[in-house]
Amino acid sequence: MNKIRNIAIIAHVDHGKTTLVDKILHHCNLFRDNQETGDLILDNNDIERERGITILSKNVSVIYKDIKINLIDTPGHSDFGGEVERVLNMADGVLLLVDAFEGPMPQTRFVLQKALDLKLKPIVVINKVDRKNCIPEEVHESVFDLMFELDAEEWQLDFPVVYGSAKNNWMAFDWKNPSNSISPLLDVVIEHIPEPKIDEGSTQMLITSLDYSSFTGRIAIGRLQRGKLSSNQQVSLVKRNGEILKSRIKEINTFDGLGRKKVDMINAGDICAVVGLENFEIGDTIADFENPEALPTIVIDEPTMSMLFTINNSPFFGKEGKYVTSRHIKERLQKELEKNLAMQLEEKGDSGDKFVVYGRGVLHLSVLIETMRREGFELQIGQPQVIIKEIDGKKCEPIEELTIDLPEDVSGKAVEIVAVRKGEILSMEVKGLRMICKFMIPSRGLIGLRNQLLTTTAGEAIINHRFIEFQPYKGEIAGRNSGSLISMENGISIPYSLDKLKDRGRFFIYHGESIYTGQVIGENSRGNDLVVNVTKTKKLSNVRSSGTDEKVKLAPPVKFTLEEAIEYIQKDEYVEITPNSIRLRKILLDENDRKRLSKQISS
Ligand SMILES: Nc1nc2c(ncn2[C@@H]2O[C@H](COP(=O)(O)OP(=O)(O)OP(=O)(O)O)[C@@H](O)[C@H]2O)c(=O)[nH]1
Ligand SMILES: [Mg+2]
Repeated sequence: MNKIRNIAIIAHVDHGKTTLVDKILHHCNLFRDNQETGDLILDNNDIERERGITILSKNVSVIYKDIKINLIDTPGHSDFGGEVERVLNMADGVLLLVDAFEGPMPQTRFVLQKALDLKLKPIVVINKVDRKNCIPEEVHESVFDLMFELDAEEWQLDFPVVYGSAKNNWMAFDWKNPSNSISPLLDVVIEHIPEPKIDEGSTQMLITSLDYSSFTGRIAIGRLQRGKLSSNQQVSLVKRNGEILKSRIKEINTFDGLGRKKVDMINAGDICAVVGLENFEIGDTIADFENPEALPTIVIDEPTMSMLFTINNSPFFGKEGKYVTSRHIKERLQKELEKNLAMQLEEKGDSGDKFVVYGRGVLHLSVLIETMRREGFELQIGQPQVIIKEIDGKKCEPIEELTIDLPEDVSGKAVEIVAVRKGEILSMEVKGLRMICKFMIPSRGLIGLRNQLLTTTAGEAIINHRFIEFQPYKGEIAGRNSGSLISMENGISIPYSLDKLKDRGRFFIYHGESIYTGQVIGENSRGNDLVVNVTKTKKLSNVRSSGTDEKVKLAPPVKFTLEEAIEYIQKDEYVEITPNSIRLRKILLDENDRKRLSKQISS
């Protein structure tokens, strides 16, 4: 048996890729009946599970009708677009999933464009036809229009279409006639996706992904383009810059279901994991030992955003984390660079404890921060900054396309909010009771926008954005129009004093929380910062009063998620992150220091 199909599953975020891969694995009987597997077995790291999104692409394989199908599940969120682009290098065809209700969305366009450019054969899967009021035929038509617009070639426009519901475990050619399995889709894959085309020549494999095992170290993943690879083979590693390193492979693994299988040798066309190769990076070519020839390397996305990472120097440092020093943080960030291709790192100043980390968006970097936090790190993060570049002597900034899907009756308010952030409206389209609004907006304007829109629309807005290009700077965008409530004292917050200050704004802390001088404990309803003391107990008097502290009724505090906190802070604030806490603080904890600095700046 050596017939193979290599396909990647691509789509906009949440259109059902991982659910479909799950069902394919189940269909091909990868699990014994008594095996407890649960849903979305592929989204296997904690952060993926909690957020319900795919962050890292994953390779799996199944055998269907004696043919090995290598499947690559990809992330749909636009911050991880670079990852998708990269792994498409392993595929000969794609399953383009489109939600039968939503139709093509911004990331559908992006990933489809990449697949078409790489000359991959598309199969269109109109998913979620079980959704009420879905419009599968219209969606089919708009996918065709989209392909046409993206300059698909004749043979790509001639794509097969399958309809179905990944969730309900079926695919069919007529959405009104559900089948009882997903095998119609697998039949289409076998029939329409070409077998890998194999060139003549010596060994060549482009390293497109990387994995890590604590037993064997770093593992290189890619598709063998030419020749053979076997365990213990001597190879040349051609680096991105053309440098050639001689090396030896320890072991070859192929993908086998959800896991990997050790094999002696693989042939061109298959996807494999190479164990025991040293000093490689994504984009390098594994080539013949004697006559190495490199494959074209991988283009890497430019970063659009940066954040300052620094050690935790708050009065509470070291209470919860295991790793708190600048050396720990630096080593961890350097390790991340090896696999996180879209990330860049720069040391700032010469104190040795400040690092500027560049990435593709707030989510891209906050996933790293969340991971570090779970590993036991403590650190502080500064306000996200977009990357400003000079192009032809002009100051330019990243511009994104923003799509907001929301109930029609609140769309006016949303448009206003976006306009204040320099968003220009491209189109507004009514879809049932909802409105789909498209804008072009500076990336700067997106920071904190989600939070504001969700509040305005009572959680109804669905927000998507995607980087388009650098354009001339669009002018100042006013920041948050409320100041911070800042703690005057170190101590414990007291219900009595929180209650007394409740008209000042909203608090981010519970009563009984330990706080420190300079910590941002709430939002002032006015524009200025205000230093308040919430550690004061009620003056004791001889007369017993009836209103004791415990009776005070306080509104629950606002608790930010990591991203919300990062998007919320001002220039002169940090988010302090430890394994158990997220706190906001002034960079300068002392009020007099802050006053002195602002005087210096204004003079
Ligand atoms: N109604 C309905 N819901 C579905 C269907 N397929 C998937 N879903 C749901 O859609 C949500 C997203 O599914 P995922 O499979 O995680 O989507 P994804 O495309 O992998 O998402 P990302 O990896 O984050 O891009 C989940 O809540 C699924 O249960 C379907 O056919 N019908
Ligand atoms: Mg997924």
